[in-house]
Formats: sequence, structure tokens, C-alpha cells
Amino acid sequence: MVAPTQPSLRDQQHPMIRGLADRIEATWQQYLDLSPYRLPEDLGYIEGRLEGEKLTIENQCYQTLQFRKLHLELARVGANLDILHCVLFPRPEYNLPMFGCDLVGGRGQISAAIVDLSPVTGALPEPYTTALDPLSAHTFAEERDLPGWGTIFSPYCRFIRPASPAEETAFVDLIAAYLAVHCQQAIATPATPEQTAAVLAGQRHYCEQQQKNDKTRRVLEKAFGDAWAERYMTTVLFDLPEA
Ligand code: BLA
Repeated sequence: MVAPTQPSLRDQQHPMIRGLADRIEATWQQYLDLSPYRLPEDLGYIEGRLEGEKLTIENQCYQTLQFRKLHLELARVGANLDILHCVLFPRPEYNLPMFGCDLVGGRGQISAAIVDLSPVTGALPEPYTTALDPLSAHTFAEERDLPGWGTIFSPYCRFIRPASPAEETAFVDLIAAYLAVHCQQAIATPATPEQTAAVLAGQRHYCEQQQKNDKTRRVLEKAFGDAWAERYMTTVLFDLPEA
């Protein structure tokens, strides 16, 4: 047995990314009973090169009764690009939305900060909207437009470029609030095996749309090649659950 590498990448990353990674883990620990989740052997800690710069990816994955996979990924390209990516994949027996967030930044500035709870069968359940409604009052100076493939996102999706350290902190708080709502709802939601097929179809559509994010694909292709990027996007970032 090789001892798992201690997470260390985050110590070098943008403070907003470091802060959010800590909050995500703390929120998971607070609400969920985490078990290990095994990634494909070679995809936990990865190093590659992008235009002469070192690309490092650190993945952390867990599972619980309600979630097939909780995925937190930290990535860094040289000193120029810092990424946090987090997605929670519910088990298909639970009709729960997809939690997803992404922080992308470079040279001291986060350019993209996005969070959503994306429904996979119809609209978000009422307890979610009741909890999320008050959070929409907080506005940010630079709201960004969603790309064309972003039809999967809910009306509660927030996508900004943080304009100050205060906005960075406020957006981390917002993401942590979305995640806490989701964890609380998930542990209170009973399984509905009769809806498994509909949930699976909805999760598959979510993943197919996310796989259309050319900005993510381009970074991975340039560092690791087209075939590797395709494998990574379809087996680690947005793997389609088995029917
Ligand atoms: C944007 N994602 C981006 C950008 C880059 C990446 C470079 C452009 C930044 C910008 O426009 O300012 C790159 N993101 C990555 C890489 C990984 C990653 C390489 O996660 C992983 C290795 N993306 C997600 C999730 C969501 C998401 C879960 O992974 C949402 C829940 C959204 N990222 C997202 C969106 C954009 C983005 C909507 C903007 C895309 C656009 O404007 O075209």
C-alpha cells in the first residue's frame, strides 16, 4: 500500500480557491457520513505540461448513502491558471439535483466563479427554492452570461467575476450556503427507486452538456492530448452513470 499524498496544491493556490476547498470539506464533514471513493488508478494525482508550464491536478473523492461520488478537484497550470472544480453526483435512486461549482483564475484574479443546484427531473423541489430564494438578494458587481450549453442550469445559478476580496468572500459564503442546503435536503430525502430511470437520463444529459465546455477541454487537451482529455472529461469530471 502506498500512503495517499497529502493535499498540498491548495497551499499554493489563490486564497479564494483555498478558502472554498476548506469550506467544501468542512460542510461535507458536518452533514455527511463519508466513505472513500476509488478513482481509476492513475487519475488521482496528475502532472502534465501545458505550453511548457506544469499542470498539476489533485482529486479528492468520497461517497455516501445518497451520493455516488463527491468530487473536489484542484488544478494549477504553472503560476497562471488556478482551478477548483466540485460536483456531487447523487445515486440515481435519489431524485436530487446536481450541485456543481467552478472557480477559475490566474495571476491573482478569479475570472469565473459559478455555482448551481441543477435539477435533473423538472424543477428544483420546493424546499430547495424556499431555502435558496433569500440568497438571491445578494448581488455582485460583475454578473457573467452563461454559455450556450448552460441550459442545464437552474434559475438559481450564479456566475460572476468577483470584483474585490469582499466579493470573493461573499461568493464563497454563497457557495457554502448552496452546499449546506443540498446536504441537509439530501439526508432528508427518501429514495424513490421508481424514478431511477428518469434521474439517470437527467444526469446523463447534465454530463453531456458539461462535456461541451470547450474552455475546460482546451486546457486539458493542450496539456495531455485529445484522447486523454476525452477520457478525463468522461471518466473523472463528468462520468455518465451506468444504466
Ligand atoms: C469556464 N472553465 C472555464 C474556463 C476555464 C475552465 C479555463 C474559462 C474561464 C473564464 O471564462 O473566465 C477550465 N474548469 C476548467 C478546467 C477544469 C474545470 C480545466 O473545472 C477541470 C480540470 N465547470 C465545471 C462545473 C461548472 C462549470 C462543475 O466544471 C458549473 C457547475 C462551469 N466553467 C463553467 C462555466 C464556464 C467555465 C459556465 C464559462 C464558460 C464560457 O464562458 O464559455
